[in-house]
Amino acid sequence: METIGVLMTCPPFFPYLLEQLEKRFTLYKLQNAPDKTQFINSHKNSIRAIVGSGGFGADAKLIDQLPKLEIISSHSVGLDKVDLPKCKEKGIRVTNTPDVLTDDVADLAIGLMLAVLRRLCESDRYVRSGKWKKGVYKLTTKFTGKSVGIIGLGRIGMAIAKRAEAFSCPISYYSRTEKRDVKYKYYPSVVELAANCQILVIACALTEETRHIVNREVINALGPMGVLINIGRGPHIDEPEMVSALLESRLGGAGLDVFEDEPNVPEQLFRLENVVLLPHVGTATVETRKAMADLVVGNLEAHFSNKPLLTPVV
Ligand code: 8YV
Repeated sequence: METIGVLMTCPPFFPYLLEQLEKRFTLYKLQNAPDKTQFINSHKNSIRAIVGSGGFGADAKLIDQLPKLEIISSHSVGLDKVDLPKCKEKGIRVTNTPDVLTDDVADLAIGLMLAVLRRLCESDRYVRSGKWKKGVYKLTTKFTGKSVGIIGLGRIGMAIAKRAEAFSCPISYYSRTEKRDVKYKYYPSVVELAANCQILVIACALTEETRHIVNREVINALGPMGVLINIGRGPHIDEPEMVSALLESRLGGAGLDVFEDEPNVPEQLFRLENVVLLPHVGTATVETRKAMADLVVGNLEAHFSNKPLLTPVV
């Protein structure tokens, strides 16, 4: 029987995912194709599914080029690179990988808070450079008890809140509507949240409404003692405004796992000791990426065997 054609729009960066897909499907790796347009034209009538990731989804143009497309299974929780309205219009199903990655991303948010406030990366470099032989490292800033403001109190935001509570951090949040079933202080605007916390964390989905949700006004409200943490998407922040604020000491520090133009990172940040820069590794543990891959494959298997999807979005 002819196997089902699956187009992989993300780089083949995870061997386990590749292995599991290639066992079951005919896999077309778009990122390996020297001529992507010609590649799509050659295989478009064989492709019934797409596997994407946080950074590589399926835009309207690609979706319209695939007449047999039935489902998009994303190796991510974020779907900002998938044209969901187009999928709804064409009856294409969409799945993602929520829950299995929540702990890793929340853990990393706490790790970034500690790393920035206690200068963990800078003090590591201090030892490695031999400077410790000439004197002790300077005093840093306590994390326990600092007020944490969370933009977006979904699964990841809630997991961050619970972790921060264990550090005796007062928690507040912004979301479009106040959540009745939570005990944290709600602020109806991000500016008010920023003005009333010491650590501001971005944990919401990227949409047209949340693009640049952290702008100059929010950054100034967070202020010169404030720390900005981003484990969401780079475009949540007006990046040039953040860079200026850090260079002008209008912002106290930043812990960033995502950037507007990955893998390109503003080089003015490289010399700042109050900034920690990570290469979008929020979900990048062996255990979590395996669990995500199993969901990607499980959703495809469910679709093609007419069983209920495991994590449907559309
Ligand atoms: C990874 C992510 O970047 O879950 C997301 O939205 O951004 C991360 O999981 C990537 O998508 C893993 O393939």
